[in-house]
Amino acid sequence: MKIGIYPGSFDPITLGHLDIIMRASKLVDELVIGVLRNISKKTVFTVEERVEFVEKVIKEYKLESNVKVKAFNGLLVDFAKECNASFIVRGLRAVTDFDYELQLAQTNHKLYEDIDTVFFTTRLEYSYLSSSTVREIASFGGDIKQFVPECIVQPVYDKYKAIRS
Ligand code: COD
Repeated sequence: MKIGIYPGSFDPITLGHLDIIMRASKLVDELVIGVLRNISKKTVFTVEERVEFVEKVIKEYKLESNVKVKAFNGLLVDFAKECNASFIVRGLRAVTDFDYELQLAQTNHKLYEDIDTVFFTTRLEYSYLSSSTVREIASFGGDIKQFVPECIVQPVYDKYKAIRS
């Protein structure tokens, strides 16, 4: 069975992430979306919220047959071993992603030689899109409908409403 993991902070999941999930899931028997729990950068959404958003999206897009979501702690390579994954999926937007992604892929391969990283280049329409853009727009009450899957639009607004109150 060919298993891949797609790790990230997903703070929150965007249409750019979803596009990578849909494309990567066609290449594997199982794709596990790994939501990092002990993230060094502070997240706006808790790990439970980030996982719940991904679960909603998997359901909305009927991806349940081979896409799963799990929160993980610690090293990515340990999560890969736990999932029996043979490769890590990552997305590349602009050249600015490249340095970080290359370093991550090479480090992970040094730590665990049975793991490889596969990169998907972003679709043109999502090349500008990031979770931080979504957070910024949502924090000012702007329209995020064209940036995140429909089912998480309201939960994202609700979170910022709760933060403001
Ligand atoms: N189009 C295409 N791809 C996209 C888009 C888009 N619009 N937006 C984001 N992506 C890609 C990103 O490039 C990335 O590949 C992936 O989607 C997830 O993005 P994020 O921002 O949610 O996740 P990151 O980059 O914060 O995730 C970092 C990890 C969790 C992978 C990393 O911190 C990690 O592995 N931590 C565990 C500790 C560890 O093992 N470190 C490595 C050894 S030092």
